[in-house]
This record gives sequence, C-alpha cells and structure tokens, in this order.
Amino acid sequence: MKKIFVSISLLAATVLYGQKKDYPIQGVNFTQVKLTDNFWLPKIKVNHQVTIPASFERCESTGRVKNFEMAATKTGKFCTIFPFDDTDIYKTIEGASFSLSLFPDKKMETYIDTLITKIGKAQEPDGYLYTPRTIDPKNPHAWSGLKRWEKERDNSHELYNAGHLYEAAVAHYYATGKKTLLNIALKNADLVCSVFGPGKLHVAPGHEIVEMGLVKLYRITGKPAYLQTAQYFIEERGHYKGYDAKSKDVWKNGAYWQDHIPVAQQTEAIGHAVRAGYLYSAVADIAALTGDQKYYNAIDKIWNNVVSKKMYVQGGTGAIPSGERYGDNYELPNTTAYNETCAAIANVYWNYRMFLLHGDSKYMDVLEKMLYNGLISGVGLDGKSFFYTNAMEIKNSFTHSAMEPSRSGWFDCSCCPTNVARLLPSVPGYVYAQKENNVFVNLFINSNTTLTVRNKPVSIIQENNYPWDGALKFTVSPKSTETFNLQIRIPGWAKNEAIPSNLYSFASAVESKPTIKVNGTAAEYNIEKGYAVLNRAWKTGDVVEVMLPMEVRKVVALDSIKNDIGKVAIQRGPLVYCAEWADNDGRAANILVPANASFETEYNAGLLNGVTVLKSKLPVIKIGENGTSISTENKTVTAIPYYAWANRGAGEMVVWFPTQIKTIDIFPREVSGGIQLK
Ligand code: FUB
Ligand code: ZN
Repeated sequence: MKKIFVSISLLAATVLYGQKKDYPIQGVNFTQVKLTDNFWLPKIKVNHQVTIPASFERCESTGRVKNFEMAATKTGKFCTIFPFDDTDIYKTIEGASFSLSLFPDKKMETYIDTLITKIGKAQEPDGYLYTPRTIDPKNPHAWSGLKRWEKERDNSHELYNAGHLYEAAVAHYYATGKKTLLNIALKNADLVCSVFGPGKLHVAPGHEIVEMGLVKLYRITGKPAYLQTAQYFIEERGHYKGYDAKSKDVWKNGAYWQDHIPVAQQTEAIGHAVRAGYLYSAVADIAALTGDQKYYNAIDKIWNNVVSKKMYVQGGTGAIPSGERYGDNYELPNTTAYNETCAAIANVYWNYRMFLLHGDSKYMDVLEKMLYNGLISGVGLDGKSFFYTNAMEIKNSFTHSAMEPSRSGWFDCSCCPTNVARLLPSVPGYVYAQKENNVFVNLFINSNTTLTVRNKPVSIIQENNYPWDGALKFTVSPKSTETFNLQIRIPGWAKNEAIPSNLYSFASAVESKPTIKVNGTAAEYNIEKGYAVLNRAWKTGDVVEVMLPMEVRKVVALDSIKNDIGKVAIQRGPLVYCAEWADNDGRAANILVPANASFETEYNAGLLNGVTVLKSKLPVIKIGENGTSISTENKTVTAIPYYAWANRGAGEMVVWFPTQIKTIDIFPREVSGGIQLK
C-alpha cells in the first residue's frame, strides 16, 4: 500500500505557495511509530478487528449507507434520525484508513472503496454533499431548512458533515495514496469556499470542525482559499444577531456555539464542549499558520481556564448534560457529570496543537491524562460497547437520566463510537515530535521508530511496561554519531503536580524524584518546559533509562469545587482509579478513604485485560438491618483504573471517596428523573 507522509505534502505546500509560518514543532507521523506494547497495540487491534467492522455494520443496518444510496438516485426518504448521521460513515472511514496503515487489510480497503463510490454518487454536480437534503430537496430534514445553508448557524450541520468528510478524505489519501475520497472532498470544499466569505454568505458554522478539515486540505493542496475560509469561519464568530450580552443563558447569548463574542476576545471555555474543542483546535491551527498573536492569546487564556477551573480529575470536560456543555467555573458535579467521549477526543486534538505551538510538556500532561482515563473509558474492552457520557459516580440509589451506568453498542446519536474508531489508530502519532535537532518523547509506549535528525536516520526503541511501571528504557541509534537533544517529558505527576494548575493537587508530596541514566551512568540534564533535555553526541546503541516514581497518590481538589470537598481521588502514574461494585461486594459508594489510608499495588493479568489494582483495608459503611443505624467495618477494598470500569455489568462506581463519615452521601436523592439500577 502506498503511504504518503504529511511532511511531504507540507513541503509541497511550502515550496509551491511560499507559505512559511507553521507550528514551530512538527509531529512525527503515526505510520513512523510501530507500536510493540501490551497496552495500546491490543486496543488498536481490537479497534481494527471489532470496532471498525461493527461501526460499518451499524452504518449499514441503521440506514446511514442507504441515505447515500437514496441521495444518489434522489428517491426515498432520509431514513435515520439526525442530519449529521452521514458523519458516522466519514469518521469510520477515517479510522479505518488510519488502521489500514497499521494493519493492511484488503477486505476493509475494498469495502471502503465501495462506500466511497456511493458517497461520490450522492454528491451533487456542484460539490454539495448532504444526504438529508439531496434525497428529497423539497422535504429536507426538519433541521436543515428549505434552502441550502439557511439553518447552518442553528443545527443543519451541513458544514459539520463537510468537515468530517475532509478529515476522512485526508486520512484515506495518506493511508492509501488514492484520491477518490479526496477529490470528492476538494469538490465540496471548493463549493464551500465559493459560497462563504467576505462579500458572500456569512455564517459562523453551527458545529465546528469544517475549519480543521479545511486546514488539512490546505496542507495537502497548498490552496490559499482553504486556509482563508477556515480563518474566515473563525472570524465570523461573535456577530450573532440574537446576542444578548446580559443573558447568562447560553442558548440566548450564542455561547452554546461559541458565538457570543469574537474568538479573539474569548477567555473562557463555554458552550457545547465538542464544538468548543474543535474550535480551539482550529484556532491553534490558524495561529500557527498565520502567526496572528490574537489567536495565541485567546487559546492560551481559554486553555488556562479549562485546566484551572473546568476539568474533571480524569481529564473529562463538558460537565453539564443540558447542552452537553461546559459549566461555570468550578461547576464539576460528580453525580451528573456529562463528559462526552467526543469532548475528550476534541481536547486531545487541541492539547496536541497547543504543544506544537508552545513546546511545553504541560499540554502533553493534560493530553496523557485524557488519553489514559476519560477518553478510553468511552470504549469497552470488547471494542463494541461504548459510553457517550463518562460518569464520575454511579450510586445504587438513583442516577441522573443523562448518566450511563452501562455501555451501549451504538446510540441514535452515535458520534462517540465512531470518533473513538478514528482516534485510537492515531495514537502512535502522539509519541514523538521534532524541532530541528530536538527530538521530543511525549508518550511512553513500547515501539520502534526511525526519525530523521540532521538528515540522518536515528532509530529509537522504547521498552517499558507503562502505565503499570515507571521504568522506561530508550535505545537510541543514529546511523553514525550525531549530536542532538533528546527531550524526554517528565510528567507532572512524577513531580508532585496532579494537573498543570492548582485545581487538583496531591494530598502530600513524595520525596522520590525521577532519575535518568545514560549507558548506566547518572545523566546530566536541564529541565526545559517540562522536558529533561539530554544533549550529547549520540552513538548507536546508547541506552537511556528513566525511572518515574509511581507511588499511589491521593488527589484533593480546590475547595472551590464544592462537590469534592472532604473527598480524595486516587492516582498512580497517569492513571486515575475508581472503586467499582464488582470488586467490592456489590457496592462502592459506601467506601471511606481516611487521610492515613495507604494502598498496595498488585498486577492482575487475568482481570480486565490485565491491570494493576490497588488494595487497601478501609472503613466501609454498613447500614443496620432495621435501617436505623449505621456502622463501619474494615474491609479490603480494590480500586481499578477508571478507564476499565463498567466492563462487568452495571453497578456502583466512585472516583471521589469521602475521607470521613461526615462527607459521605449515603443515599443521594438530589436528582430527579433518575433511573433505578439493579
Ligand atoms: O452535533 C453533532 C454531535 O452530536 C455533537 O458533537 C455531539 O455532542 C452530539 O450532540
Ligand atoms: Zn460524541
């Protein structure tokens, strides 16, 4: 299979169009990093073997594919629920394309070809591609409006569908070298660029992603219109006609769509969390490609706001079910936490771009937090059961109707499963990055890669047992001796920092510090922007050993988060832990973790595909049989990594543990409209 690397097309764009500005740091393409590990590689294989085929199957069985067939012949009636259902096919093609680069699969490739043929036939002659209208233009989907684009600002999702089409097309082109989907995307993008812009139609897209997609098309083609239109869509925000500056209601003031004030003036993450994450990613792209300082300022401020006031301890964002949106500062309720899986994915895209802009490890710390916790919790170990929302707490009494105590194979609005399908195979692309003679090591995953440093091949082999163990080994082999900086991320959690802000902190500091050896001898290094910078003339076979202390840590929240007062969360390495009913006699909401509690670690290969569990003898609340008395008894409690919960049926789960009886919430009834768990 032909593989085309991002760097080649970037180079082409630079040479052809003289474009100079870009991210100062360049990512290392995911195809260059061959994973050999026991954590990510099995997940990515399950994604290839189970998730992607299951998603395609659901796209067929629910009528999503049929919508394209009907659009081709302009007969029938749009037969699924949402006007963005086309995107499930695009996202699965994107995931499958990434995956094909890792696991060549003729059958999957051929199937994608048949889908692309159907997509092409559904495209109107001028490039318009949107089955909810094309099937029967006189009777479009109720959200679509009678005229093209007239409801884009609201909910038609025409440009959202376009954005996912572009993302899929670019992935497919890179993976296969085929231009079939790319040509469809370019035709659509040309239409979009001809319709929207100064002196043309004005709109702030109702659901962002078209901006990121256009930037990717720009990178491939170097065509300025794509970049200009992406920038234009960002600049269109903040001119919402219904804007009511006094209203705190995100529906009335435009904030749900991040359209309340111009992006350059935005300082707070607001509104629908997935929309926000895609917007902030695109703003980073535009900041990098234009060098415009106002965009740097805006996303830096928004990032600080999220990380210091709006992020759950497992990296989740978008706390509020109504509107799937960010809450106010410090509004992070546990019983009703929404935390859409797509929001975590959008934030991975955003944090990665922030790292490429600034070269600071704090962005990768946050990315790692989301990746290992609140993102992969969205997919079951079987690869075919998903969470749309990622709960922070499930109690045996009642839970909010928006909270999911158990996973589902698909949803009417199935954005999350197909988003997971595209994110997972791209994980190898987050391991390394480069800037001139600096090689950044961001993620610790067993892998082999060959990079080009100063025009010479340098191979790096990673060997570790991460995230279970903090011992990391890197074998660095330049073809011949070469001097460069190996910059290894020293995670915040290994330096007594729970998150790069004061929102969460470790209850007590640990003495042990990360250590680094080169060829067996303690290494000299500087810390720059969170990276240990090892500068030397590297020789073939040089071995770097890093030891990251992996004590079990108690995490406390700033008192401003009312819901976490008097409670602790548990973290070890990058993993946040939870207690689940299945390991604790059917309950978890009755567990106390007093200040002096300590945990033992135990690797259990047979549990949840192999996990390190934490064990401790802890007081557990017991309610007397007559229901009029309570007492505590000491029991051995087991905590599992948060990402692995809900793989053994529905029941209680807790992330934030009360430290004393006075902070335990024995039978919360705070929410109406709940569902009864068995
Ligand atoms: O609107 C398209 C997708 O559906 C959003 O990103 C999700 O939050 C869901 O509402
Ligand atoms: Zn989603």
